[in-house]
Amino acid sequence: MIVDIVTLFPEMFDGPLDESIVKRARQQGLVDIRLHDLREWTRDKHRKADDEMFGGGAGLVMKAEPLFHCHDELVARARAHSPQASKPLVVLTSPQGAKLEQAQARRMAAEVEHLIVVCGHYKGVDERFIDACVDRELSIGDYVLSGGELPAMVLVDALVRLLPGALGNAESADTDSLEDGLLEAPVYTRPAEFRGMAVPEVLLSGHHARIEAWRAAQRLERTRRKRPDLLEMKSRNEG
Ligand code: 9D3
Repeated sequence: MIVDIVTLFPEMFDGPLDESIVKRARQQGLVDIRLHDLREWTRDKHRKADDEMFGGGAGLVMKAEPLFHCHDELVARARAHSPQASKPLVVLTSPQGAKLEQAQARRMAAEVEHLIVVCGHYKGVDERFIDACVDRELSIGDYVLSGGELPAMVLVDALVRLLPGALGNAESADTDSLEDGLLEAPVYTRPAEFRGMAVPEVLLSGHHARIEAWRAAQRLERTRRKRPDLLEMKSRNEG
C-alpha cells in the first residue's frame, strides 16, 4: 500500500508512524508512507496555504490552489509509475466525515492500493477542492480536535496493521475484539498473585475447554457491563 499524507504540519507525524507495528510494516515494505508539506505546493512568495473566509467569519480556510497542485502532482506521479493501477483514493480528514469504523478499515486495507490522505485544519478546506478531488471525508468521532493530523495517523494505523503480514503471531488480527462485536476477556500475566489479588483459578488450570468457556462468558458479561451499545448493534446486525 502507498499512503501519501498531505499536511500543514508534517513534523506531527514524526514518532507515531515510526514505532511498533507500523514501523515494522514500513521496514518490511508492506506500506510506503510519504509525507507532503502543503506549504511546498504554494506558489506565492509568502507561501500561504490558508486565508480568510469569504463572507466573513473567524478562522482561516485552507486554500484550494496548493491542495489542487499537490493532488494533481501525486495523481500524475502515480499514473506515471504504474499506468494500469487504479487511481488513488483521496480521503479528507474532517469533522464532517462519516465516522471511521473497523468494517470500513477492513475494506480499505483489502481494496485500496494507493491512499492520499489530506489533513484538514483550521475552519476547514475550500469546498472546491472537496468537490473536485475528495472521494471520502472521514472523522474519527464526535469531539473537536485542533486538526486532521491525529485522525490521519489513526486511519493509517488502523489500516496498516490489517495489511497481510503486518502482525506477528503474537498480535494476530483475526481474534480481535470488535470483529464479532464483543469485548475481549480479561487477561493476566505473572505473578499468579499480586498484592493479594489472585489470577482467576480457571486460567491456571490448564483445562483448555473450561478456559474457553470462561472466556466466552466473560466476554458477554463485560460487553453487557462496559459497552451495552455493542450488544444492541450485534443483535440488530444478526436479527
Ligand atoms: C466550528 C465548526 N467546527 C466544525 C465542527 C470547525 C472545525 C473544528 C475542528 C474544523 C476543523 C476542526 C479540526 N478537526 C479536524 O480537522 C478533524 C476531526 C475532529 O476534530 N474530530 C474528529 N475527527 C476529525 S477528522 C478531522
